[in-house]
Amino acid sequence: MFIDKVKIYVQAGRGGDGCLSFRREKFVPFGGPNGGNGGKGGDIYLVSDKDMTTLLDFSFKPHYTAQEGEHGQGNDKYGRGAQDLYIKIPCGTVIYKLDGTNRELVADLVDPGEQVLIAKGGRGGRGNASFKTHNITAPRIAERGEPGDKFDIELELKLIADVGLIGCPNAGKSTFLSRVTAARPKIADYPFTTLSPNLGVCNHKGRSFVVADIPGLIENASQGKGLGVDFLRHIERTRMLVHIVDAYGYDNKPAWKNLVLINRELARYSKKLVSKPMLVALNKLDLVSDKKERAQLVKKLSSEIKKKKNSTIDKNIFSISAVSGEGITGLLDEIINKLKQLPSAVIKETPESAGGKVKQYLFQPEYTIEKLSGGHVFVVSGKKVERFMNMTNFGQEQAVRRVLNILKKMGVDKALQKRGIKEKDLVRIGEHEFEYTLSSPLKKNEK
Ligand SMILES: Nc1nc2c(ncn2[C@@H]2O[C@H](COP(=O)(O)OP(=O)(O)OP(=O)(O)O)[C@@H](O)[C@H]2O)c(=O)[nH]1
Ligand SMILES: [Mg+2]
Repeated sequence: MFIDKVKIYVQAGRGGDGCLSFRREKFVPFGGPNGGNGGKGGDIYLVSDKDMTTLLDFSFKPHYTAQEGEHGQGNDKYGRGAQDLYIKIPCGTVIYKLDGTNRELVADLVDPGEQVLIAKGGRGGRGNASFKTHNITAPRIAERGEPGDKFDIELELKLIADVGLIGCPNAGKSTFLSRVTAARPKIADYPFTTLSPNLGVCNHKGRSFVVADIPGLIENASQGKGLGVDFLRHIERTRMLVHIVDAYGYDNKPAWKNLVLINRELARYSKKLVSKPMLVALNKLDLVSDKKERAQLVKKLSSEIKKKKNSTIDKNIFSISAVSGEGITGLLDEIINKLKQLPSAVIKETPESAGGKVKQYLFQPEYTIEKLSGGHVFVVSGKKVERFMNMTNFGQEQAVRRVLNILKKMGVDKALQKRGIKEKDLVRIGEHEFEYTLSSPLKKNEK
């Protein structure tokens, strides 16, 4: 089965907790703190692999979690950092990060072995040895490890080929592919034989190029009819198109009409697609033995192409038979010739080309406060405050005091009072909830 779009969940590893420990040895007074730091949580990378051709595996396994960092230990032993997780994806996969309804393009991995850091592992928590200062010689405080990044991502495969074959169903696209490459796609005398894209490598006169055959297109394909536009994305990155036209027409329409219809669908789908160089091949000519009839068919197609100004369609029509092999050499010669003139680099997706929004770096306040439940619940959100909370071990008195101090220094306390917080109101930061008391502000809620 060919799967070209999936949603997966990635969760990088949490950092290991710092350790709270003191040196205790016979005859060594004032041993001092010796709790080591926790190790870093594993990162998650996506790596393009040339042997993968579909995203099918991801529909069976949609969750990926990297390992947690090791906890720190006494005796100043640091926790070991966790191994990073590398997830293989096919070349040509575009990666989007999903955030609510937002979809942000992160990367487009085209060449084999390219990699991108998608989710960062959390930092290890500091052990109590790190908290020793001149004044506090016996700190009873150790941080918890920082949680790793976690979110959904979407993977979208856009095949990478030099030449895309398009045309109505039953036109002979798969037959052509099997003629010029070693690929053996299904071929049959009914429409929609091909249900997913096929790739093949063509070697011709010492040159080689990749050909992609996609399911047939029909009128209103751009509106989702037939197999629709789902597969057009696979020819978006081809360097040129070959339009295969059945000399006998399709759906009771003559060859020229089908040519016009399909080109219109391409234009409706994307401007980029119609602006690609296109060769037109009139197929199944082994069935048309009458020279006059052949000439007429070609003439009609030519006149339709010439009607369109500024079109990227080659004026020269190629008469071929994918079954007998007639005219194929001439067509391949011209494909090589065209490809030579076209840039060889694969067209990569960027946020701009994807029409997505460009990332803007705006000044953002360190935290925001939102009032809920008729003004009795105050939600403080912000990366920094949430991180401090997540890394605090609330079983340690000193740690609680420290985080409250940090919040105070950041001005959270004052900001809450400004927003009208009252005694016994609730304050929520990340996953933690506090009851607010004026005498000892932000006291942890015992639940
Ligand atoms: N006589 C003759 N028959 C052909 C030629 N090319 C293809 N055919 C036949 O046309 C039918 C359709 O061919 P396919 O290659 O499956 O067509 P397709 O364009 O891939 O069709 P879909 O996958 O359905 O879009 C098959 O029965 C082929 O044998 C040709 O040059 N001459
Ligand atoms: Mg086919």
